[in-house]
Amino acid sequence: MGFDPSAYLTRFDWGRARPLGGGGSLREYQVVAYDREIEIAPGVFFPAWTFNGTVPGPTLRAREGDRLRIRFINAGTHPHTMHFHGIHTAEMDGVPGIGAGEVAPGRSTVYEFRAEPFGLHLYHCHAVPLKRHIHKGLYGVFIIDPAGGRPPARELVMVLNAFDTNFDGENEVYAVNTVAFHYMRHPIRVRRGELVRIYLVNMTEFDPINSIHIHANFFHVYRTGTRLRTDEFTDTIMLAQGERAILEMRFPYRGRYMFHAHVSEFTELGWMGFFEVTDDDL
Ligand SMILES: [Cu+2]
Repeated sequence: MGFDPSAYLTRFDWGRARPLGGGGSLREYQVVAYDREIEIAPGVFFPAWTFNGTVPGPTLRAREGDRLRIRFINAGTHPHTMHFHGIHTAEMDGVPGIGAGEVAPGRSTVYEFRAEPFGLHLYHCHAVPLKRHIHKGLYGVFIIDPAGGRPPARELVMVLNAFDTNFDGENEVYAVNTVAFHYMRHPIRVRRGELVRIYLVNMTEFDPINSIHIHANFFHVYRTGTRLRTDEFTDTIMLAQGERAILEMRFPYRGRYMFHAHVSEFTELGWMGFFEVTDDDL
């Protein structure tokens, strides 16, 4: 079964939850690193290193204050780690030489920490050489909901990523959620007037910045998602490597609206798509 970017948009892994005394939950996740060839454009394959078989890996989600326990198994051919953005102890930071350090092929470890602060974060392998381990596909989105939640919305996860298919240290293929031009062929369907919330994470390696522009509309920006009030109302934002933002918007009119990087070169190499705004039930 191949990776489906349309399904990825709304797929959240809340772990196996069990209530803790005093409120909150213990959430247990399992993540396995292994090598897998993935299709990044029709007929174009990339020898990826994956978390749970996909690039990006699963979107791990929790609520502020939950206790998280992530069992990480390295079934790949190189040493890997899981390094989470968030607040935690040095031992749980998933970097070489501290705590479990690099996890050798065939070995496993458990990362455990509290979910804080609320916001939009990421996780990625931190083995060396770092840019190679990230660029090969070992990254994913890590969402911590505020204790009181966010208003109901159609929620979509969008990861800006790119692939160096000939290993020359530059990207040849750009995408949202891995597959070039996927949302041109399969527009993202939203309902007219509903609140749309985009969890936008830039995981592009080699290029220092990426950006998103959404046509014929404006959105509210919550940088890193760590505050509940909007930082900005705009139609284009730029993100450095590892930077992320939550975007909220409503589409007032039906029709097909383009979104793309306002780095035109990326657009032409795969980083563009459409929203399809409809009055139909979705
Ligand atoms: Cu790695």
